[in-house]
Amino acid sequence: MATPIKVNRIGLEPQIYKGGKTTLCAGCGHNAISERIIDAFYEMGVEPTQVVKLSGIGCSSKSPAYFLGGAHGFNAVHGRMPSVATGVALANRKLMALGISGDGDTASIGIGQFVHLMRRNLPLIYIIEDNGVYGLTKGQFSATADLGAKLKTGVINDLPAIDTCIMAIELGATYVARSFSGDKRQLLTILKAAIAHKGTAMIDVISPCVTFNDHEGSTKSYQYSKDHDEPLNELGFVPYFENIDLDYDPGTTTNVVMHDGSSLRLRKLGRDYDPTDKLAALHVLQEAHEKGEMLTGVFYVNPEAPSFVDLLNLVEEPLAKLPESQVRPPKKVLDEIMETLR
Ligand SMILES: Cc1ncc(C[n+]2csc(CCOP(=O)(O)OP(=O)(O)O)c2C)c(N)n1
Ligand code: SF4
Ligand SMILES: [Mg+2]
Repeated sequence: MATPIKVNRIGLEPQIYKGGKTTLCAGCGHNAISERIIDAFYEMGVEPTQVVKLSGIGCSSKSPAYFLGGAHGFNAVHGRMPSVATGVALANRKLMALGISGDGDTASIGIGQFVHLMRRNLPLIYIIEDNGVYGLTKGQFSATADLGAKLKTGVINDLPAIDTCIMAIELGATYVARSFSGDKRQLLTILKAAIAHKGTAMIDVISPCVTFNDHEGSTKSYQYSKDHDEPLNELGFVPYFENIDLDYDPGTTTNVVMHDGSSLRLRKLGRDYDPTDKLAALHVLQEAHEKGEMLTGVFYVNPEAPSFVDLLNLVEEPLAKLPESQVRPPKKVLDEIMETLR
């Protein structure tokens, strides 16, 4: 008897979630992130044609070509993906928007766009593939490079790092997490919960650049990340369609019910931590910097906050599909508006 073909809850095979063959360096952290994205979208049963992948410029921004081959895609200008993503998400609210950026793309040239994206709580998953350098242009420091980090050439970074998670929390993103490309389980769980979230999910993934930033003295290398990774919480995720009623102890585990009814379980690891407390999130992140820890996990989640789509009171039907008769005001209305401007 032939082996039955493996399919997900919407009847699609894993193959459908893949993309083209990667052209990134073998061992690049970005490739591992692409694999987790493939797993997460397959396991959550998201139809790839209902997804739009957006990116800027960089090795990281090339990676949307290597997953979800059937999705829509737009490769924007360096650091300018957020404005394109905003237009796309508003023009068609039915599509799931997935933005892939680099630390240079986000925190250096794109910082202005990033800031305004985070304060809008647009429904979007925004992933920073963070290697602390401009990989595509041969390894110069980016704005997320840690103070005192060393390049292969011996150059020392003498500027403090921008922490994109701290910025995102302060500015208004409603799901903020950090992970490591080498931690398959944690990254997959963080991605699945991000798919269940309805506002901006900002995920900074430490993703070593094996060619330019994986040596001794780098604070974004595989070895350094393995040695300094400090998980804030142990994560579990129960999607709404699995309907499993797992017991958990509220003394040790916080249960956050996501917008679609899925559950994100955050089990304490030593310290007391409430992931819905913004100030606590900022505090643990600052503390981690002082201790030199690479803190990972879900720092902040607010499933209740209105998204930008709610704030704008958009109609259910995607704007892009409305007929002209509904988007163009009749002459009489335009005349009335003009009258008020006299
Ligand atoms: C407007 C503009 N300025 C500069 C560049 C050159 N450039 C291309 S990619 C890049 C940095 C990429 O770094 P990052 O976003 O961290 O991605 P990585 O390659 O490290 O994944 C730069 C400066 C460009 N393409 N466009
Ligand atoms: S140069 Fe660095 S970031 Fe770019 S593909 Fe190679 S390892 Fe990845
Ligand atoms: Mg980079």
